Amino acid sequence: MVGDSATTTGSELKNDRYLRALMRQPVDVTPVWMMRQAGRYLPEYKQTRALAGDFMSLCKNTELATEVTLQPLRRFPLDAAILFSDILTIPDAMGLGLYFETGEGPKFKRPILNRSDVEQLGIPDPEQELQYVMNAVRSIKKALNGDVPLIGFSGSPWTLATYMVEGGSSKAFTKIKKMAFAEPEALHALLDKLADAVILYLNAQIAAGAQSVMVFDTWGGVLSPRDYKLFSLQYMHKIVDGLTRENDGRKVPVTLFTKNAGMWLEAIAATGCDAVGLDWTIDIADARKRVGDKVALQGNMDPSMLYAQPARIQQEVSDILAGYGYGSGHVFNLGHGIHLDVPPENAGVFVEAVHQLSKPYHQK
Ligand code: 1CP
Repeated sequence: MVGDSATTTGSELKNDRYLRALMRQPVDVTPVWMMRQAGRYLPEYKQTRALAGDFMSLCKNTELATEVTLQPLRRFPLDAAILFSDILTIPDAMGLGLYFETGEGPKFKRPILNRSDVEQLGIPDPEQELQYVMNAVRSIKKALNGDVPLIGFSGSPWTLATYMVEGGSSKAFTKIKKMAFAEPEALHALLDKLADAVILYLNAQIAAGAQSVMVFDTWGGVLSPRDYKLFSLQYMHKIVDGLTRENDGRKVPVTLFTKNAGMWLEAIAATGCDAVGLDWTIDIADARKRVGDKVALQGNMDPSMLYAQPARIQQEVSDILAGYGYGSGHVFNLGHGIHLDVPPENAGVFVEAVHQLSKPYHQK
């Protein structure tokens, strides 16, 4: 689909419906990809990860990171590829000492405890400390050969800060909230530094070939409405303002995703982003009524629906498509990452259903 207004002089894409939907331009069917589409639910991923040894070695190996990015695309007719990496590359490059404990998720050897820790943090140079990420972008882009667009990504400053201050994953976020409310200047200094780091990082991914970027704010939804704006959204807004929005003759759309942020859609859409990612706790019909004239929407099937029988998955896809309704501006996705124990065939049923069942919504 090389279309009219989306393509000017840029490198030609064989399938650009993901980019077109983000710009709310006409498409033939609704594009679809899956959050965390490369990962442990795929046996071939587990094999490649074993070859690499551990997760960060996989991210740092250009050839193997390219291989795992492409694996889901070989199985399913997905409309976009996403860089295989992690949001925690930035804090790792800042010197916090990222490691993964089996079954326990990410951890930092040197978490951020106070203002003086924040002041000592440097902003990583994307073509130095994070060059392995840029090398992966360049290699994946080449391997894709224009089949589908490549999505680059980063964590939001708030979400990155939760891991950096808590020292790893958290459920109650007491350490970062203590900093937010008892030592707010320290946290704002950290968030501002992270926003600068994310801008450099995403712009370097765009320069290396990413055709769209997404900011994952997995933990913004644990804040009150006022604190969300102050500690999370404000810094995502700064990122949107600092990003390269056109490259290689084509718009580079930006998607912001905050989990559990259905209440704040208008504020997110007002940042100037091109698309807002939705989790499954909001009705997409309601979301479109509220912000669909300003931004595209990405989402929003409950990832646990992929445990269901094919007919139930197809029904859910059909209901979400009907909820969004006619016309472009919808990128189908899961409302959060795919679970590691879903049968890969069910992901195939999901992707196929989006393409088949969305046709009537795009007839001229
Ligand atoms: O064992 C393994 O193989 C590691 C599991 C794994 C994978 C496959 C981690 C560790 N990260 C990733 C890749 C990854 N992470 C991708 C690219 C894969 C793709 O989509 O194809 C992306 C986009 C991420 C982003 C990410 N990492 C987020 C934001 C999105 C989200 O899911 O909310 C977050 C919060 C992380 C942190 C992280 N990294 C890894 C884990 C297990 C976690 C979550 C820890 C937690 O729950 O706090």
